[in-house]
Formats: sequence, C-alpha cells, structure tokens
Amino acid sequence: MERTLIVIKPDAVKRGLVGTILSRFELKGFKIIELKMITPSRELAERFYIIHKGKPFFNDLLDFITSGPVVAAILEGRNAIETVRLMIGSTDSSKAQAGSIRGDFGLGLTDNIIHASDSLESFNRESAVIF
Ligand code: 3AN
Repeated sequence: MERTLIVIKPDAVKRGLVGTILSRFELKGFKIIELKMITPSRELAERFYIIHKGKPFFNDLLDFITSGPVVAAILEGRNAIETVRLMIGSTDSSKAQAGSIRGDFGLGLTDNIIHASDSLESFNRESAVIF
C-alpha cells in the first residue's frame, strides 16, 4: 500500500478544521499511520520547504507555516499520493475545485489549509523532516 504525508496548516488548525479534514481522509478509506502536532521552528520549516528557497514568496511561506501548530499525518491507501493531491485541490484555494479541501474551506494562496506530498521522492524527504 502506498503512503503519503499531509500537513494541516496553521490557518486550518486555528479555525478548528483538524477533525473535519482528517475525517475526509478516513471516510475516503485512508488509514492514519502516524499523527503529530508541532509548531514548526524556522529551521524545520526551511528544511521542509527547501525547494522553494529563493522564490519571492519563500519568507512569507516560512512566516506563515511557523505561526502556530500544524498537524502532520502519514496516510496509507491505494494510490495515496495522487488521490490525496486530488482531494486537496489546486494550490490557489480561491481557484481550487469545489469538493476539494482547499476548494471547500479556504480562499488563500500562502494560507491554503493543507499540504500533501506530490511524489514518492517528496514523501520520503518531507516525512523524514517531520517524523
Ligand atoms: P502545493 O502545496 O499545492 O504543492 P507548492 O508546493 O507549489 O504547492 O507550494 C508550496 C506552498 O507555497 C503552497 N502550499 C503555498 O502555501 C505556497 N505558495 C506556492 N506558490 C505561491 C505563490 N505564488 N505565492 C504565495 N505562496 C505560494
């Protein structure tokens, strides 16, 4: 069975959406393998988002992701990486498809509710940073 990583971001945690979001993945059939709440340090956030270093939005992204607790989970199920990416919707929440998590719960771009690994390589790297 394939595994993927999700990170419920500070905006969603502050709004009390943790249970709702985890529940969507459980209802879909994914199994929660690991679950952890942390407030990311700047150093951890930099390692997590290393591929965006140098981009214009990098500092705003670090400010945001370190602004409060996040909830990270490793989910297991068939086609986990691709299916979970479909379920979260596109990066800009204001344009994300209705029915997706970003499409249903947010409007932001930097503050876009949730992260999910986009490849096996990303999953391996990102889950090692967080767990
Ligand atoms: P996704 O989370 O959909 O995989 P990435 O990996 O391209 O998107 O971007 C990582 C994070 O950086 C996004 N979740 C979002 O918070 C932020 N981000 C991406 N692009 C922009 C942008 N153009 N302006 C501001 N923030 C952005």
